[in-house]
Formats: sequence, C-alpha cells, structure tokens
Amino acid sequence: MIKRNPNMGRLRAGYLFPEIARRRREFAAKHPDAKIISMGVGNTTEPIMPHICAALVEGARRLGGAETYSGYADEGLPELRKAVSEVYYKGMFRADEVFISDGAKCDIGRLQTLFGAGVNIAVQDPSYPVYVDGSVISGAAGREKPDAIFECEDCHSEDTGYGGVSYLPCTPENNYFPDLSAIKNDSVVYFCSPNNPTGAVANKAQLTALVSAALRTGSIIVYDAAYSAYIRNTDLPKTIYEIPLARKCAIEVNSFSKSAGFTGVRLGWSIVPKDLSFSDGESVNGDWARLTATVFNGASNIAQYGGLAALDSEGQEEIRALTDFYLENARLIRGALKAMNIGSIGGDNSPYIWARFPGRLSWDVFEELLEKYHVVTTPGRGFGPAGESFIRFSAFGHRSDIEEACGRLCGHPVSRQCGD
Ligand code: PL4
Repeated sequence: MIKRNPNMGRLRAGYLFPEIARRRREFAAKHPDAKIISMGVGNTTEPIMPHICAALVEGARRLGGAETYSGYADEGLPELRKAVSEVYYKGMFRADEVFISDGAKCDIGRLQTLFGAGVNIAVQDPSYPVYVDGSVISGAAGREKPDAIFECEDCHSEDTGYGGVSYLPCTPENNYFPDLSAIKNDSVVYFCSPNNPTGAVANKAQLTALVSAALRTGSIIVYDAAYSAYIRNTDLPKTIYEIPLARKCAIEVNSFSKSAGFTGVRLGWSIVPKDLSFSDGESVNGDWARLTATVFNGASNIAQYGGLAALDSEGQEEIRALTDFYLENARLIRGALKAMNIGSIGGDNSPYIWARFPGRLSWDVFEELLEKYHVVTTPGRGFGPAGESFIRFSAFGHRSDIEEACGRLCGHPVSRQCGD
C-alpha cells in the first residue's frame, strides 16, 4: 500500500465550511421544524443578471455549431485576457500577464504548488482558511513546532498556530491592519482586501507599506481581491497595482464569483507580472505559465463568454446592481447587530460583517445563534487564532431571509427602514 502524504496528516481540524455544514445538518436533524437561515458560507444566492446570463447561453449555443465550436482555450480567450487588463487594470498588463482560471481558490492552490515547501508563509490573522491549510498541504507550513502560542485576550483560550506561518494579527486595536515587521525574509504573504472575514479594506498608505515590506524582505504578495467589486469608497484601492511598485512583488487573484454570481459557473483570473522573478533570476510568470500548462486545462469556454459580457458596459452595470443588493443586505445585518448592542465592522465595502462577542468562544456563540435564532454564521476562530470571540455574518442571501434573520436577532420585524 502506498504511504499517506504526511502533509495531509499535519492538517489539524476538518476544513471550516464542511464543519459548519455538518453542525447545521446535525441541528436540522434534531429540529426538523426549524427554518434555518444561513448567514454562514459566502455563497451567492441571486440569479445571474440577464445580459451576462444571455452570454452564457450563447456561449453554450456556440459549442453546438460547426462554425463556432471551440476546444481548449489554455490560459484563456485572448479577448478576455485583454478585457480583464483594460477593465480592472487600465490596460497596464499585457495579455500574457493575465491568466484566466476557474476561480480564485483554485489559483491559490496552484500558486501553493508553484512556491512549494521551501518558503515562509505570512497571513493576516484572521484570514480565508485556504491560505494556511493549502500551505500545510504543499508542505510549506505545519512543521511540527509552531512558531507561536496564542492566548485570546477576551476568553484566555490558548492555541497554537502552524509552524512556518507568521500570523499577522488584525484586531480592533490595530484597526485591522497588521504589524508588517513580523514578515520574515523570503515569504509568500497572503493579503486579502476587502478582507474575508473582517470586511476591513486597506487604504493606499497601508498597501504602500505592504509593498515596501515585501520588497524589503524579498517576499511575494499573493493579493486576493475577490471582493473588490464591493468597494464603494472611491479613495480605497481596488487592486494592489494602484501601488506602482507592486508589479515587482505581487500576484493578484480575482474572480467573477462574488461580482457576477459565478460561484457555480467558475471563472477567475490571476495577474502574474513579468517584472516578478525568483532569487535565481528565473521569471515567476514563466514558471506560472509552465505550471498551469501542465496541471490546468483552462476555464470553461462557456464561462469565458459570460466573463466577456460581464466586462462590457452593460455587464459592469449588472455587477454594480448585484453587489449593491448584497451591500443592502449587509446594511440590514449591521443595523440588527447595532440594535443588539453588538459591536461590528465591515459590510460597507464588503459583503462580510465581523461582530465581536467579548469573553466568548466563537464556536459557543455559533451554537447559541443556531439554537436560539436558527441562524447559521461562521465562527471567527475558523479563520485563525485572532478570530476567537468574533462571528462572521455573510450578506449573501435572499432579501426575505436576511430580513427574517435580522428580525429574529434584534427582536422586531426588519425592513428597508432598518439598518445603520
Ligand atoms: C466556501 C477571499 C467564501 N467552498 O469562487 P472562487 O474560487 O473564485 O473564490 C473563493 C474565494 C477566494 N478568496 C476569498 C474568498 O473568501 C473566497 C470564497 N470564500 C467564504 O465563505 O469564505 C466561500 C467559502 C467555498 C470555499 O471553500 O472557498
């Protein structure tokens, strides 16, 4: 029999979101009459808008025509690579620096293969669990000795992080922007803005500091901009490349999942600038092209036709309307939390609201919200040690469900007049 990959054995608990789904199923089995409402996983709920949806249908139709049929599109349809650069980056990247993918998460996994086991890792704490868990699987994290022991200031629970990972706490005390001096030399630095789970968005000065830290330490930033379409404050950067030197030290991943509702369609992209190189001078872009050509066969052509429509002016208007809808849900959630006297941030330029429950363990609060209000949330601890005593509320949901859940939480009916 072949041996198990020891890295798999180094992963501590199960992956966060299936664990939440398991607890929800367990509760539903015990309470078959309960109407459970999810504010947990960040999964889109609203239909794809008409113009973009029509392009998906047309994309499928094209595959049925002798004249219009297409096969493998490798790194992506050239016109889509060009459109991504023009719409999101003012044309600053050549098409061969834009790699079309089947989603941000999938590219993060492939990037972890690119960097391999020999790198240090730095993550915002809390952060999307894929950064750390994927690094454990690739062998870069999870060495037996953790670098730090964390004690929750609120509830004094103790925990250890994975070895090989510098956790950069993002807390109310530092206004959710970390102390960058903890980044070790030669690190892959995962940075997500708007942040999952806190909803905090880094400003230009903060991203400038991040880029300087990466250049100083010889690190590469993997900048996850999956929620950039939710930024409404025009002073806030929508991409790391608003900082000019970023093209020398940052890869950006993004996706149509949360902007156009493509969570089930699967389409995203990564920007891998040609200015990036490894310590031996080899091109990161060249290695990425080699790696993706080897282990990835491109995104669905149907999805790419939908992506093209999402990037034209009508598609951009539809994205605005869809993200406005979820932001309105977020406003209602913030209002309900305010009515309960629970402190929270986020939800204004992001679909996530980060609520603090001082002195409590986040899994206990998760259970209480499920028992008392039949509302599923995400416990902050699932995003890292600094997430203890926080709960993430997701604004992805039908309006009627969000209103009902908020009404249950704050004890009175919730309508559009509510909110903060
Ligand atoms: C549940 C910061 C959600 N099963 O759809 P993708 O692959 O283009 O994007 C995934 C993604 C990438 N980057 C960030 C994200 O937050 C997400 C999606 N996160 C969440 O609730 O945190 C969905 C999670 C899904 C998963 O594991 O990704």
